[in-house]
Amino acid sequence: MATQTELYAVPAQQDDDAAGQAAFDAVIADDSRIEPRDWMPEGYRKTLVRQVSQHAHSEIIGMQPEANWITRAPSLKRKAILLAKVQDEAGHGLYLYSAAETLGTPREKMTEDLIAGKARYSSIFNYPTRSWADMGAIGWLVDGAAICNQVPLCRASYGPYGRAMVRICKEESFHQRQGFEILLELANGTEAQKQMAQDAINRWYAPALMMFGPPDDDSPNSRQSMAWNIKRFSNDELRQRFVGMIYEQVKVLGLTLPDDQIRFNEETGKWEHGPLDWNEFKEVLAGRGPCNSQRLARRREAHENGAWVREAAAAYAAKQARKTEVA
Ligand code: FAQ
Repeated sequence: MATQTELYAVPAQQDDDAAGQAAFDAVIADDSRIEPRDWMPEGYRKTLVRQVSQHAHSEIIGMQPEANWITRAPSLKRKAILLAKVQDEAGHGLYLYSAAETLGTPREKMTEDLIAGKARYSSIFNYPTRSWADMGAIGWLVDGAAICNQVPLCRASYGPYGRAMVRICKEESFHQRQGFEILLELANGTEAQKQMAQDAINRWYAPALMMFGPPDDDSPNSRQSMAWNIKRFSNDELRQRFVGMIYEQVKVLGLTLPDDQIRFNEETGKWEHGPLDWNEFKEVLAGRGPCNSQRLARRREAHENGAWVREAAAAYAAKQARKTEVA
């Protein structure tokens, strides 16, 4: 039976292959797609493995803050919806690990890097979920920011990534609406419920804006990723677009955003927002956010507890392969 490494072995290629480079450049210039067996520059491959695996890790670690509320959801209906949403995130992780594997990096390696604390995942998932209203704020703001960032990625030049993003965005769009609906119901409830919704928005607003990454002049990867048609817009462009969206949507909730500097600049045609604490962002990225150690410890524990499932699956696959050989 082929091992995972053999299955995803990438074709041998030289980085100085002039014909390969010319073919690659033509595909990018034509805004077409690169597929797994095509020649690609090593930097392109590395950038994709980095971004796609970080994205996959984010989906998997991102299950934890919401899983925290599955047993405490206020009704059976809310519990069923939340459970389905958290399962969707697991599915997104799987699509993305599969897309990353087509670039030649086995999933075991990506998982090892994550549990060893060597890999990044989105800063947002290092914040605690303190109340039920946080399920609404995550759906509306976090999934909302994720959609804003990910819709352009459906056109990413790497085929398996772009195709995975199409399905993910459809599901994220449902997630965003269920989050908005949770907040709407709380906002129309008692004074205490309305306050709970406002408090959740106040805590998740700035971390959600930071999901888009550092400001453009401090984003080392953006320029090359945009030249390769992986990213289509810069971090600030997407952040500004998102601010414009939620500025209007929060009015429907009858709540406010904790930022009195949001405005549409007629001259630049762009939305502006108040300053963000980029030191806090750096601290979270350095592993010193409110929940970093808890999230990694839980992930490690889940991985260890799942060892028997992986062993059983491998034994079953080997048995099936032997049966096929005999037949
Ligand atoms: N958190 O040069 P740039 C979701 C790192 S999924 C942590 O600008 P780039 C669904 C960056 O990796 C959310 N690290 O980098 C859900 C780089 O470090 P490196 C995840 C961050 O790649 C909802 C360094 O900073 N979405 O929410 C962050 O061009 C609810 C310099 O940055 C994606 O991954 C951050 N926020 O742009 C699940 C989308 N920002 O690798 C459950 C795909 C930056 O050089 C519940 N990814 N860094 O060591 C992207 O679009 C890009 O990778 C960016 C960063 C925009 C995140």
